[in-house]
Amino acid sequence: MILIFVLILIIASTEQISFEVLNNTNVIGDIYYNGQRKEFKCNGVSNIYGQIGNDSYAIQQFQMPQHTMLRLEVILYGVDLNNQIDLYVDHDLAWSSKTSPMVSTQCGLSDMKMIQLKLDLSHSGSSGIVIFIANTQEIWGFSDLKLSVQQCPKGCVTCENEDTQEQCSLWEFGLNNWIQFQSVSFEGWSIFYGKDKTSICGNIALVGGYNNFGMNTILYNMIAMKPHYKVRIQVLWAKIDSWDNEQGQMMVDGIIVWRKNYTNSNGYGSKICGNSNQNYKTVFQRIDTIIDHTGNNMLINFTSTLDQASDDESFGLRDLFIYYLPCADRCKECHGPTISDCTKCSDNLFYDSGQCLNISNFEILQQNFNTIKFDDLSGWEVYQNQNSPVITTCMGTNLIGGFGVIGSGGYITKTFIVPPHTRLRLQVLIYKIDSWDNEKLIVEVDDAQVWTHVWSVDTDSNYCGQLWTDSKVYIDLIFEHTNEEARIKFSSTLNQDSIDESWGFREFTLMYESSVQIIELMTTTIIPVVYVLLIILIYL
Ligand SMILES: *[C@@H]1O[C@H](CO)[C@@H](O)[C@H](O)[C@H]1NC(C)=O
Ligand SMILES: *[C@@H]1O[C@H](CO)[C@@H](O)[C@H](O)[C@H]1NC(C)=O
Ligand SMILES: *[C@@H]1O[C@H](CO)[C@@H](O)[C@H](O)[C@H]1NC(C)=O
Ligand SMILES: *[C@@H]1O[C@H](CO)[C@@H](O)[C@H](O)[C@H]1NC(C)=O
Ligand SMILES: *[C@@H]1O[C@H](CO)[C@@H](O)[C@H](O)[C@H]1NC(C)=O
Ligand SMILES: [Ca+2]
Ligand SMILES: [Ca+2]
Ligand SMILES: [Ca+2]
Repeated sequence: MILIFVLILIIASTEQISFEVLNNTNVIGDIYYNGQRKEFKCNGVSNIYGQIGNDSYAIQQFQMPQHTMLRLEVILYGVDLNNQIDLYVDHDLAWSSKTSPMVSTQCGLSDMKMIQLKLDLSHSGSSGIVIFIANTQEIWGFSDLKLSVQQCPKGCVTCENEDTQEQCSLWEFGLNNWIQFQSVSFEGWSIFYGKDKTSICGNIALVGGYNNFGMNTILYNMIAMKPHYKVRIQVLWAKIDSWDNEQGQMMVDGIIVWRKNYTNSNGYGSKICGNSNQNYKTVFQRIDTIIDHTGNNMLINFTSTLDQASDDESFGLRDLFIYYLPCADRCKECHGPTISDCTKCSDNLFYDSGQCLNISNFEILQQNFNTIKFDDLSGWEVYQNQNSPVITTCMGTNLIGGFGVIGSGGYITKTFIVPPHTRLRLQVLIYKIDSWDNEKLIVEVDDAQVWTHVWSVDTDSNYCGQLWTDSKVYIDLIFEHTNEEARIKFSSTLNQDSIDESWGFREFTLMYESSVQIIELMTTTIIPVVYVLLIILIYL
C-alpha cells in the first residue's frame, strides 16, 4: 500500500515539470545591435534597449541546459502599428506585430505602444539565438528579457518531449564542437574545397560562413564512437545570401540525414550577414535529428548543392552536440540495448545464441587492415584486379579491393603459417558494392568453402562506388583446421566489370586454438564448418 502511494506521488510530481529561469545577466549586456541605438525610458523603466531605423535588429545567443521547451518573456515597445517587429528564436518566428499588435502605453514618448509577451516554444539544443527584427523608421525597443527552459528529467544529458527519467537517462554524451561564443575553431574538422576560416554573422561565430563555405564545400570529420545503436545530432546551421532553391545537407556515412532547400529571400526581415545585397537573407537553422547507427566510427559531412562562389551563397555551422544510446556491456556493435541485439562483441568475444562468450583459448595470429586508412597489403595477393592501386576508399575508410578494382574474376588470397592448432577463427568485414545480380561472395580456406553469401542489386543504401546500393557484413567464424598452412581466399561469382559490381574487405583477424596434444595422424583437409555461420548481420 505504501509502495503504491509513493509511486503515485512520483508520477504526479513528474507531470508538473516547471520552467527554470536562465541566468543570462552576463550575456544580455552583450546583445548585438544593428542600426542606430537610442536609450529611452518608458513608465520609469530605464533599461530599454532602443533602436531606430529600417533593417535594425538585435541578436544574441544564449547558452541553455538541454531542454524540450523554451519560455521567452519580454516587454516590447514600438511606435507605429503599421511598422513591423518580428521576434525569432533560431529559425522559428516566435511572435510578430503583424498578427499580434501592441497596445498603447503611458510612455512619455508620443504614440509609444507596448506588449508584454510570454511565449512557450518547442525548442531543443544547448543554445538558442534570439533575434528582434524591425522594419520601421521609428524607435522600437525591449526590456525585461527573461528566458527559462523546461529541463530534461534529472540524470538525463538530453531528452525528448515527454521522456520519463527512465527513458532519457539511457542517452550518453558523445562530444561537442564549435560552442564558444566569441570565436570558434575547426576542432579536428577538415574541409574539402572552400576556405578553412571562421566568421561572425551578426555576433554569432561560425565555422565557415560568408566568403568561406560555398560551392562544393564539404566540412567533414570521422568521429570515433563508443559502442552505440542510435545517435542524436544537434547543430546550428546558417544559410547565408543568394541560395537559388539549393539544398543544405548533413550526411552520416554517406546517407543524407538532414536536408532543406533555401531561396535567397529565406530568412529574417533584416539582413544579418553576407554580401552587400540587402535582399539576400540569413537563417539560423537549428537541426536536431536522431538516427539508427552503429560502429566504431561515424563520418559526418556537411555540404550543399550550391553552385556559386561563397561571396554569393554560403553556409556556416556551430553548436554541434552528439549523444548516443549505448550497446549492452561486452558488445561493440548492436541494433538495440540488450545483449541479444549485439551484432559484434567487444574484446574478441564470440557471439553465439544471443550472448558474447569468452572463448579465451583462441590466440590471435594476425590482424590486418584494422586502421581507417592503410597502404600496406600485409602479404595479401590480389589477382585479376581491374585497376591499381588495389586499396580503395569507401566512406572515408580503406578497403582491400573494392570499386573499380575487384569485379569479374578477381580474387584475393594470403597463406598463413599457423602453430599447431585444432580450430581457426576468422573475422572480417566484407563490403558488397553496387549492382550484384544474385551473385555470391565466397570465403575459402585451403579450397574448402567456409562462408558464402548471395547479394542482389538492392541492399542497404548507397555509400560506395556508383549509385546502386551497397552492403557491409561482419562475419566471425570458427571451423576445424589442423594444417600447418592455411590459405585464405576471397572470391566471387561476379561476371561484370568492377565499376558495375565489386567487393572488398577490411578488419581481418585470424585466430587459432592451440592443440595441447598434437596428434598428427594425417594431413587433413577442412572438415566443413562446425559452427555454421554464427553471425550474418547486415547493417549500415
Ligand atoms: C548570474 O550571473 C552573474 C554574472 O556571472 C553572477 O554575478 C550572479 O551571481 C549569477 N546569479 C545567479 C542567481 O546565479
Ligand atoms: C525604409 O523602408 C521603407 C519601406 O521599405 C522605405 O520606403 C524607406 O525608403 C526606407 N528608408 C530608409 C531610410 O532606408
Ligand atoms: C531542392 O534542391 C535540390 C538540389 O538543389 C533540387 O534538385 C530540388 O529540385 C529542390 N527541391 C524542390 C522541392 O524544389
Ligand atoms: C564526405 O566527405 C569526404 C571528404 O571530402 C568525401 O571524400 C566523401 O565523398 C564525402 N561523402 C559524401 C557522401 O559526399
Ligand atoms: C576471457 O577469459 C580469460 C581467461 O579466463 C581472461 O583472462 C580474459 O580477461 C577474459 N576476457 C574478457 C573480455 O572477459
Ligand atoms: Ca546557385
Ligand atoms: Ca554504390
Ligand atoms: Ca553480374
